[in-house]
Amino acid sequence: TPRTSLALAHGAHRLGKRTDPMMERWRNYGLGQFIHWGVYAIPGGQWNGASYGGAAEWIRSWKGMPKEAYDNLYKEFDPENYDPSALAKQAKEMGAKYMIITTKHHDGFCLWPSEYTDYDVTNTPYGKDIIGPLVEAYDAEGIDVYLYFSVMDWNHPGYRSVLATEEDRSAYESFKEFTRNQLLELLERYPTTKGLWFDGTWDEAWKEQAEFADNLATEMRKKIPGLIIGSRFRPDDYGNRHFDSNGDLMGDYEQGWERKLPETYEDTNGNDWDCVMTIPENQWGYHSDWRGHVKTSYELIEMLVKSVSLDGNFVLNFGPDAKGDIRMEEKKLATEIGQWMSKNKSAIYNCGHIDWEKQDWGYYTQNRVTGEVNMVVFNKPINSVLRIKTSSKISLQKIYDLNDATKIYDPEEISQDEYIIQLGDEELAEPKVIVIKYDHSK
Ligand code: FHN
Repeated sequence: TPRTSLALAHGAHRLGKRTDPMMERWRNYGLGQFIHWGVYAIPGGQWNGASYGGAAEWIRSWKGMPKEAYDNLYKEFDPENYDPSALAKQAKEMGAKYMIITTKHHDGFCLWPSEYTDYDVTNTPYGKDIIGPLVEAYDAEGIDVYLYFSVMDWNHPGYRSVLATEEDRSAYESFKEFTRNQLLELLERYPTTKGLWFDGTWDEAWKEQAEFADNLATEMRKKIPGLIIGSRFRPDDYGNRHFDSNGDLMGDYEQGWERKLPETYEDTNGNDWDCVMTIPENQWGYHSDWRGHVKTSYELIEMLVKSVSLDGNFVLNFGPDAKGDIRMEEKKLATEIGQWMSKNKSAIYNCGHIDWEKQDWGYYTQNRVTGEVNMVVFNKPINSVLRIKTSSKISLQKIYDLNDATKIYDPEEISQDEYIIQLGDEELAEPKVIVIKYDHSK
């Protein structure tokens, strides 16, 4: 469909992907870690003997919990077991190349000492900065840090979801100034930050702030050149989000894939994107009572591989509890994913999409540097045959097991650009990577 071309002052400022080294680095992460942590970890989805069915970090909006009780939780925030270097080591073992931490979620509570509000860690029994030591610990492990920031803020007196009156407008001006101050403060305090992951930008009031948000993005990028900001931050002149009124992506990558994945490459519009995923159903912050399906490591690994095969990053969420501990279920999954990653990471890092027809056995990923193709096999068919159909004429050089280079597969050409290899009686003990080396000439 042809693009419309409205003249927009605050629409997309670039067509197509960013190609600078910082964005190349982002593109090649493959796997990331999300951490949702705040005072909501204290009730952990429970209040007065009742369990909240919604997402734990939203418990303040539940009629089962008085707002006043929630707003006083910070007086109990004292995560005595918080150990940022242990968290960073665990993330490293899992294979995460970047992490995103909630500096401030919708409730407005700040995990860093903010000059602009009293509702922060300084006024808790813990009393110390959470973010600084975390950034340091992850930096030390070579894991890039991104800051999650909710624009929506249930604590700030000037915050409005709709600007209905003059009074609302003037209150909102103070909120905008506060938001700007906090963002610049974060970037000054944590200058190794690689990007910001925005949230809570869907309100009508924010959708009117195209100019303000655009200027603020420019200001933030002055503080940290190359700063990566996804499509959830700024609205365009007409209040459109993610994609501007001409259908062009605003921001450095698409941030619309929350708890879901694209099915095909076409679904991604050829843009950079990330998928943020919860381990249980819809729980980000710590909830003591996980209901419903809890994903297994193979399900999560499949989502990771599928993301990479469609040129996206996969970001898995963790919700530390009130003491700062990671629950057993999450630890176990991090370990299992890490075990698979330690053997098969070359099919993830620096890899992306190749336009070969997808087959039922799994997903292809292609190394962006070497051009080698990985077949990540999740399903072995009853006939043991894996089909490979390329998109153009190639000459296959070698097909072998990533974890046992002596295991070579002999391709049989069954028609033009179409081959089969035989798995024989090999059992699939876990998702398996088969590497294809090829030349373009035939
Ligand atoms: O409302 C939040 C939710 O609590 C969580 O932070 C997720 C993470 O992507 N974002 C929002 C919903 O889009």
